[in-house]
Amino acid sequence: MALLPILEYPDKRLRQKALPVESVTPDVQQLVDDMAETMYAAPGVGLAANQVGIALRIFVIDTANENEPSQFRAFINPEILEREGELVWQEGCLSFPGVSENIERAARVRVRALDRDGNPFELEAEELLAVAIQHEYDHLDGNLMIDKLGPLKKRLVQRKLQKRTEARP
Ligand code: GNR
Ligand code: NI
Repeated sequence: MALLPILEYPDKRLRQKALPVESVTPDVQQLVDDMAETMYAAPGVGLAANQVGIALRIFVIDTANENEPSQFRAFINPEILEREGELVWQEGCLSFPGVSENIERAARVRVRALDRDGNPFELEAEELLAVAIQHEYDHLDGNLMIDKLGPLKKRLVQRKLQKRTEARP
């Protein structure tokens, strides 16, 4: 297991579109395990492979609270089959430290993906799980939560992160 460094905006690799995984090899499983460790250490609710500089269509999510049993899931080559309704959720992103904004998403999604063993599964999600699935899915296409903000808020967040980056050698 290994902790992977998480890229922060405005790192250009966050804008790269990730490519499908050809087959779920031991290397891919190792990456999933390292992403899980990195997500829990952050701590975060989810993590997409682009956030650790790997342009593959993989994300991991665990929406369980601290005192609840794990609900860990790996999503490899995910497809969102259906989106229904609307909801607004206050979102954060590990690539935007200190940023938390209300974002509009679909209220329910139906998703299909391969799990860590390479087996296909389908899942219907709502609330935080639905939000996280859409947030992570966006990462795979190089889309970021700030793209869903109005132009004024977007620029404010961009400036804040730009300053942070400049302040760090
Ligand atoms: O840790 C995270 N929390 C979170 C909260 C609300 C909506 C989405 C998220 S995902 C985020 C981790 C992250 O940046 N994943 O890409
Ligand atoms: Ni994120």
